Amino acid sequence: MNRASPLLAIGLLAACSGRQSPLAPAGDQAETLHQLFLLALAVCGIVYLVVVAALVWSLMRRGRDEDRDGAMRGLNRGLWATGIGIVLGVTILIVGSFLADRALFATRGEDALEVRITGHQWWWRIEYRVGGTARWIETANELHLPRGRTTRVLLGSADVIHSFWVPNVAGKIDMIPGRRNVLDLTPRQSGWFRGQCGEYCGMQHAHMAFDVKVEEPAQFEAWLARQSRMARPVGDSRGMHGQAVFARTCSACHAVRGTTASGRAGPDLTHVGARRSIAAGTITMSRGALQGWIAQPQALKPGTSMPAIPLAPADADAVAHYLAGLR
Ligand code: HEC
Ligand SMILES: [Cu+2]
Repeated sequence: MNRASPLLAIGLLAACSGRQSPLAPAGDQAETLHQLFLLALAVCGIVYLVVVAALVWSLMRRGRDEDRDGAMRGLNRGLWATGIGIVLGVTILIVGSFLADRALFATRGEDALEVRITGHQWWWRIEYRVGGTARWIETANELHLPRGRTTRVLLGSADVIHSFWVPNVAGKIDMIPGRRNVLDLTPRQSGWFRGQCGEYCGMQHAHMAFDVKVEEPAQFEAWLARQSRMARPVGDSRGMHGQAVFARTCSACHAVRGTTASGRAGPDLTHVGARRSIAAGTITMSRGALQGWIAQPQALKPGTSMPAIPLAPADADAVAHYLAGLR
C-alpha cells in the first residue's frame, strides 16, 4: 500500500459532510432521503454480509465427506432461507421508499413561500412572489430561505435541461424547458449551503452553482425587503461615471431596477454587490473580482454568454466601483 492511500481515503470521507452534501441533512426533505439511504445501506449491507458468510462457510466444508441426503437437505434449507431473505429485504425497501415518497410530497399548508427559478446556461434567475400578489421580485444566483418554513420552488428552464439541487436541503429535480416542476424545501438549520446544477447542460455545467442562505424568518423578510427596492442612487462621481458606462454597454443584457438598464438576457444586477459570489458561484465576490469578471468573462468561464467587452481602464474601474456599490 502506498503512503498516499490513507490520505486519499481521509480526503474522500471528509468530502462526505459539509455545505454541499446529502449526508449532512439540514432540511425535512433531505432528512427523509437520508433515512431512506440509511435503510437501503442497512438492507444491502446485511445481504452482503450473509452472502460472504455463506461463501466462507461452504468453502470451509469443501471436500468433506457427507452423505448425499444430508447435502440435499442442507441445500434445500439454504434455498428457502435465501427466498425468504429476498422477499423480506425487498419488502422493507418498497415500504421504506413508499413512505419516503409520501413524506416528500405531503402538502405543507397554504403559507408556502413561492419562488420561481429558471435555469439558464449557466446561471439561475430567481424570483420571489410577493405574498399572494402577481408581483415578483427578481434576483439571481443566490437563494435565501426562511428557516422552518416551506418554500415551494417552481422550476423551469430557458434553454436546455438543467437540474436543481441543494443536497443539504432536498433531493434534486430536473428543470425542463416548457414545463414547471415543483419542489418543496423546508430547511431546519440556518447557515450557508451550496446548490449545484445536477444535469450536464454544456461546457460550464460545473460552474453553474449558487449560494443558499437559510436564515431566521425576520432576517429573511428584511433581506427580501432590501431586494425589492430599486437600486440605491449613486453617491459619487466615479459611480455616476460607472452607471453611464453601464447604461451604454451592458444594459442590453442586464437590468438594474430604478435605472434605464432593463435587459433580460443576463442576471438582474440591482443588488449584485450584496451577493456572495459572481457568475453562479464561480468566484468570490469582491470589487476586484467584479472588475476581473467584466474584463475577462471568457477566461473565467469559457463559453459563457457574456462577451468580453473592451473598456478603457478608467471605465472598467468605474463600472466595477458602481456594481460593488449596488447592495
Ligand atoms: C450579451 C449579453 C451581456 C452583456 C452585453 C453583458 N453581460 Fe454580464 N452577463 C451576461 C450573462 C449571460 C451572465 C451570466 C454568465 C454566467 O454566469 O455564465 C452575465 C453575468 C454578469 C455578472 C455576474 C452576475 C452574477 O449574478 O453573478 C456581472 C457582474 C456582469 N455580467 C456585469 C456585466 C457588465 C458590467 C457588462 C457591461 C460591461 C455586462 N455584464 C455585459 C450577459 C451579458
Ligand atoms: Cu448543468
